[in-house]
Amino acid sequence: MLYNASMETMALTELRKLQDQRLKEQVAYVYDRVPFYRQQLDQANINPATFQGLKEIHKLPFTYKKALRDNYPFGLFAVKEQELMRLHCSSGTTGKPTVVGYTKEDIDIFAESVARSLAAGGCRPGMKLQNAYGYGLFTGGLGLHYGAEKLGMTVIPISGGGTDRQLMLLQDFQSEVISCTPSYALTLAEELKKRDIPLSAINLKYAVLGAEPWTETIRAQVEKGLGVKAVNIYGLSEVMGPGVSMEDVDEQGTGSYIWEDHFFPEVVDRHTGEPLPEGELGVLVFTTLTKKAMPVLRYYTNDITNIYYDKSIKRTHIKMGPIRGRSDDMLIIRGVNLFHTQIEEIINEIGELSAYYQLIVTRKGSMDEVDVVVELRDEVLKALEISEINEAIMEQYDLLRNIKGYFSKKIKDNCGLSMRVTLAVTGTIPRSEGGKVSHIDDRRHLA
Ligand code: ADP
Ligand code: K
Repeated sequence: MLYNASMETMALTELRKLQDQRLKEQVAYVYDRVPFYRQQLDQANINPATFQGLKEIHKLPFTYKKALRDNYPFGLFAVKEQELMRLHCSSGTTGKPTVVGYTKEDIDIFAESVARSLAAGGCRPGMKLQNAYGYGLFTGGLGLHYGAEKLGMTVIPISGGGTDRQLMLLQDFQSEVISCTPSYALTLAEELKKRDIPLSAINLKYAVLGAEPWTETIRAQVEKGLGVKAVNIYGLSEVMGPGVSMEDVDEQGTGSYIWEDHFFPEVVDRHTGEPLPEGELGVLVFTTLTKKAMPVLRYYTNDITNIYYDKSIKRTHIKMGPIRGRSDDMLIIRGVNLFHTQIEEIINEIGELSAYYQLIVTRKGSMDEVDVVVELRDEVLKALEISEINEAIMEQYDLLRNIKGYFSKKIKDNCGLSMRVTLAVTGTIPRSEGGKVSHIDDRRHLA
């Protein structure tokens, strides 16, 4: 089903004209209203009055996540605070989070993009959507919520987690669609099996999955375990939220449509920044074409993928392949974005901890787990007269238990993720032998 057929099937020549006009307007709009962009454009010698639109988009400077942090909280907004209808933050950010804002018009376009996405994913008016994305500052929960309502679905705003309740409502409400991270969908599938709940006891037909990378193997497991068709939804808060692109349920595995009347995509070389030809892998970059509160010009997502036109299909819009990885060191743990520096900031605040730490990421079943190993400072070890740390020693010293408890709680509070903390003695973490020692040991691909 096409939610907005005239837009979704618009002839490419028409779509280009529309994008071109919108781009010129968006550039002039931010030049007038956002000092950051005015400065960027001045430096690049771009004058909105003579800017040639799409032909010259490659001349616009990239906008990096750093710009959002540097302009915290509202410095990139193009409207007065009173005109904002909603504020969201990106998940898993300590210190200065990245804040995004929406006017009423932005929220409408957000909801329409999600409505288009859900319709492409198999959803229909009247179907029940169990929305197991997290509600709150994260764009996933409310983003899906408003889009589903716009499409005419019945939304069950259950939010993330609470597996007992998820399974109960799947049975009692007979929800037809579930939206969540792919890893949580796998957990639900495993739990159904463990509890001997037959697929005939639930009524799921579709699973709308996103917020983290996933593969065809995971798709097959979710489809079998939940008795659904599983489809990909992609997005990021800086550009809007979920629903920037979406896979059509009848075209599974061929990529996700980008709603390019609102979000203009490019893929650029990760080393040179040069635009790449259709189909080649590089970093995905988005320019918003219609945003009012927080437009972004050439936002550098760090997501590695490719974009291409797929001629044999229902819509004219371009598709993107699956996300192959990130060009920065952001980890995505259970859908939550995490930089190791967030943990480092907490460690720096705890006087007893040294600068040596490592995050070990593993996958147990379908769940990502993080172990944080951190060395205590020498002085602390000397003061306590210990040369090793084991359970008995942890038991013996209140100080150690307090540090561990405090550190764990801070991680949970600041990153929104529970991690296992291990306190260690000097020398536990591998030292650099010239090269860079990674703070991250991601073992998930071994699982
Ligand atoms: P949050 O997810 O906490 O709102 P963001 O919106 O910043 O934070 O997260 C966006 C990032 O999540 C993307 O840049 C991408 O790395 C990842 N992501 C989102 N959806 C998908 C998807 N379907 N496949 C792979 N990665 C995804
Ligand atoms: K994410």
